[in-house]
Amino acid sequence: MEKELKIGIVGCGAIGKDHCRRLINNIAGCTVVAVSDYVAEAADETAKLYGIKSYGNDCDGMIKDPDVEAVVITSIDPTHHDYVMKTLAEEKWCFCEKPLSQNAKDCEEIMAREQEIGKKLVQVGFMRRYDTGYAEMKRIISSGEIGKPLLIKAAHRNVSQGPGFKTENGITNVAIHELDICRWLLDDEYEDGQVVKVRQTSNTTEYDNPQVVLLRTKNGCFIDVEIQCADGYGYDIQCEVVCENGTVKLPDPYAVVRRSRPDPNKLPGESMPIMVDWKDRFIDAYDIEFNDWVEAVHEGKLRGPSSWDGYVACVAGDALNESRGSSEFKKIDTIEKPDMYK
Ligand code: ISE
Repeated sequence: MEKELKIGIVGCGAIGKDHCRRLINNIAGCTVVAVSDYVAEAADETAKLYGIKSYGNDCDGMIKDPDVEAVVITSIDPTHHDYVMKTLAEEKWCFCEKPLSQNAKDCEEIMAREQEIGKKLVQVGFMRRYDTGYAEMKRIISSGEIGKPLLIKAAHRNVSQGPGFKTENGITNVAIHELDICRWLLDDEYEDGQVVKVRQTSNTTEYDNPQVVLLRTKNGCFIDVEIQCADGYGYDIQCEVVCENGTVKLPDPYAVVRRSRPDPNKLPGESMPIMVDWKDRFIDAYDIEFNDWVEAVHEGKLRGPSSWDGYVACVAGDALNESRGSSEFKKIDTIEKPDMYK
């Protein structure tokens, strides 16, 4: 039996706790040896559940611990860049939840450091690439069976967001998934993009909701993504790619449709469940993603979404946030792709 990869987790909030459970219970070839969180009690609580070491709020100390071979970063978004750089300072494997950073410049710093080390050490948590629905869509599109892709119509709807959530986070924290998955589905890059403010819901007054993201690709595809962060009903992810001779559409997570005698006080005659918690929607994809990451680390060569992919999503995100209120498409210009990521 291969030696187990020893992981330390920075961030024991919602997804951090869930990844800890997953890495310990579901993923072969690894174990979590330590956890930390800027709220010390959150780390202590998670550590106690699994009988592992808590570093409390000493996240830097945990990253440096010689027993920790790989660091999983699931802390709040604005801290990602800093913890990735600290992990790279130790030349350790790093799995960083999306977004890689808050802006493209910070991602460039991460890529520069990886190149200095001479090895890809960072994988970004774009788990949708591991979802069987998206993977099948990609297979069909790239087979060319239904012609070349023309359009993507997508929606990313959340029930709510945490305190302090801002309009820009609708892009950096939420739409960032589409910014990755659309270029991956199309095997294409973005030319330009803009955010449009449309009629607003009364579900929140704290940030723009909905926002519509428009993107044009180098090959001329047109993408529109509806972003809602307070949709009043559930977690709903939609994606349809229109090709020349057909379309491909992301399946709903539950296929079961219930039909029964309608009851005016309870259920209508036909219904299907709607998810509410985003952590459940891609639950299988997270498992596949971590299995693949741990296997790749054992093989000594990462193959999942790289710092480059994290960077491109942030370049697009920066352009979109910059476009807000201007009614103009902003160019999405990246630096030249370094050889390491080709
Ligand atoms: C969360 O961080 C995610 O990654 C979810 O997929 C997204 O839908 C949610 O809006 C984010 O806050």
